[in-house]
Amino acid sequence: MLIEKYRIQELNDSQLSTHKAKLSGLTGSIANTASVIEKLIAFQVAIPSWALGAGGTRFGRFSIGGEPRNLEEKIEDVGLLQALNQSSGAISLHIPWDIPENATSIKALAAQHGLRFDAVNSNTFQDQKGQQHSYKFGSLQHVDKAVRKQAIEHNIEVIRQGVALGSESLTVWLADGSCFPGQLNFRKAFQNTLESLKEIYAALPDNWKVFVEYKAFEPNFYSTTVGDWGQSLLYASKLGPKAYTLVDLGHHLPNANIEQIVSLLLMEGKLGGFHFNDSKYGDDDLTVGSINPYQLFLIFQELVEGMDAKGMNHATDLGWMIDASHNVKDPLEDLLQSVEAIQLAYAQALLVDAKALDQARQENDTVKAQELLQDAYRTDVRPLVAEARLRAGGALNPIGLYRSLKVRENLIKERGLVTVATGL
Ligand SMILES: [Mn+2]
Repeated sequence: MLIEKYRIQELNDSQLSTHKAKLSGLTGSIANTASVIEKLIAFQVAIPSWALGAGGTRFGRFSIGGEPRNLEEKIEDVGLLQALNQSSGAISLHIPWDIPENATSIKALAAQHGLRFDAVNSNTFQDQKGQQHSYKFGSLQHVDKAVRKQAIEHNIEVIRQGVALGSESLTVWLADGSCFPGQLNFRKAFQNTLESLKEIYAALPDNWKVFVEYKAFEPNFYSTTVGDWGQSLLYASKLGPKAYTLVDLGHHLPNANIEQIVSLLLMEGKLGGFHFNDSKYGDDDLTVGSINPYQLFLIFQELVEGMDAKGMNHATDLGWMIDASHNVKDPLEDLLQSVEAIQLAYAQALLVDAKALDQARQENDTVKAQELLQDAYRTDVRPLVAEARLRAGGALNPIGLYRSLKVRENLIKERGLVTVATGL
C-alpha cells in the first residue's frame, strides 16, 4: 500500500486552522521555535526491521494480520511510516532475518520510499538452520575457537551485506554470558570476546563504526559478558576509534541513571548511538515515552548539551534507532507513537535555557536548575513537532490519518490475516 500525497494534504487542510492556532501560542512565547522546527525536520529515527510484526514473548505471539512477509514488505511498511511522519527515513536490518537477495534492487526500493539503511545488526544469540556450531554457550566469548570463528565470520558477512546496502555501521549485541556461578571464567570470556571483536573491527571499512551494545541480563541471568556501559566502554576503548558504545534504554538495572551514563560517554567521545524504548521493569521494549517520558527528556537534555559542547551535528553524528517489540499494539501505530515521543523529548530539550542552567549550577541554585528543566519539560511542544512534519510533507496527525485510511485493513487484504514477520 502507498499513501498518496493528496490524502495527507486533505486531512492536513481540514486540521490546519486548529493547528496554526496552537502553534501561534508557542511561537509567541518561545524565542527559538524556528530553529527547533528546523532541527526537528532534520532529525530522523531508524526503524528496526524486526519491530514491524507483532512481537512475541516466550509465552506466545498474537499476530495482528497483514504483517510484512519479506524484506520488500518491511521496507514498504517503513515507507508508510516515513510518508506519514517524514521522520522515519532509515531502516535498521537484522541479519540473517533480513538477507537482501539483490542488494541493488533493495537499495533502489528503499530509495523510492525515501529511506536509507542505518546500522546492520548481527545475530549470534540463536542458532540458524544448518549452522555447524551452536551458540548455546556463547558466541564471541566461547571456549571453543571454532565457535568464535563462526561468529566472527557471521559478523564480517553482515558488514559485507551492509556495505552493499550503503549502511555505515554494525551493531553487535551479544547474548553471551553465564546463567550460573562457576560456569564461566570472567576474564577469559572477556578476553575471548575482545579478541573476536578485534577481528570484526579489522574487517570494518574506513568510514564504518561498530557499536558495542551492552545489556545487564537476559537471556543469561548470572553474568553478561558485555553487561554494562563500563564493560562496553572497555571493549570500545581497546578496539579503537571506530568502536563506540551503544545505549539501549531497556538494558540497565532498575533505576540506573541513564542520563549520567550518556553524559559521560559523550564526554569521552565514545557514545555511538541509541536504541530507544521504554520499560517499567527490565528490557520491556515498550513504546518510547510510554512509561517514563521525563527520563527520556533528561537523556535528551544531556544529549543536546553534550553534543553542542562538542559541536556535533544532532541529526547525523549519533545513530538514532528504535529497538522495541510489541504484542498488543499494531506495530506501525506503536512506531508512530515512539518516533513522536522521541521528537517531543528532543524538542523539549532544545527549549532548555542552557546559559541560565549553567549559571544556576554555578550558583548552586538547585531550585532554579530544576525550574529550568521542568519549565521546558512541561511545555506542550506537540504543535512544534506537528509543524515540522507539515513542512516536511508529512501528516499533522499521523495516527489519525493511518486509521482513517484503514492502512492495517488494507495490509491485511494485501498480505492476508495469517502472516508472521520475522523478528523478536
Ligand atoms: Mn537493542
